[in-house]
Amino acid sequence: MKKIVVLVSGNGSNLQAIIDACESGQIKANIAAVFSNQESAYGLERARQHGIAAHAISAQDFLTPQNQPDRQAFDSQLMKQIDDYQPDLVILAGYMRILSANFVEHYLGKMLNIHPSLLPKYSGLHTHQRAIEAGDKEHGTSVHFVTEELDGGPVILQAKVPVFEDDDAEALAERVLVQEHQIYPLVTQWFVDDRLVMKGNHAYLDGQQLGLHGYAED
Ligand code: NHR
Ligand code: GAR
Repeated sequence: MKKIVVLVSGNGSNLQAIIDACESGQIKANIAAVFSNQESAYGLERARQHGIAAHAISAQDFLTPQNQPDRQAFDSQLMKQIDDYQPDLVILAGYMRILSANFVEHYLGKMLNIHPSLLPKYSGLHTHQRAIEAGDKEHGTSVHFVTEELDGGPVILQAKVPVFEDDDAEALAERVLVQEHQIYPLVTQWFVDDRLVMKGNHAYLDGQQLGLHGYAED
């Protein structure tokens, strides 16, 4: 069985969807461990409840002599602990810390992220608020391979939701999450079944190169 490591920073509802899909047999893999940069992340608790190893690594423990966050040191510790599990796949599920080039390079083609926008629109933070402020009629979420370019790796699958007149960011985020819980387990299943690969900054599903918006582009 393939092994998955999941990184979370918060609630971990996407982690939960993937745990459930593994337990039901939809995804034929084991989640070997969950890591968080936040000790208090509820995602760690979800892992423990399912007998999955849960680890927190605190950024405060990795500072430069000038007391600045030392991303390299943090990421190399994270990498070392992840590699103890020898994962086939690393999944970012609401992981809120930018990853250094070394880290990304180490897991290139084996690391997925879910980003709450219809990429290439709205990379970075506060995507729901930005979509509302732009007057967008539709919004959504994207699963992509992680490359060094923030939210810039090849898109695999997107899901769209409508934006309603009276939406605030919270209402919109909730609507997006429902879709995320559908598409992230599905893409994970594709990867685990060896149907999905990244080659030369493109994603391929069953040997077919995917377009700018991933599978089922309209
Ligand atoms: N790292 C690389 N190199 N490439 C990507 O595509 C990454 C990544 C790390 C995380 C997730 C991403 C998202 O889906 C992700 C993709 C955090 C930030 C951010 O600005 C941006 C994008 C994403 C995650 N983080 C701030 C930082 O300084 C902290 C913000 C906070 O703590 O609230 O790390 O959106
Ligand atoms: C999800 O909507 C995910 O797309 C987003 O955070 C939420 C996490 O929810 N990710 C990012 O914004 C990454 N920067 P969850 O913790 O309940 O899965």
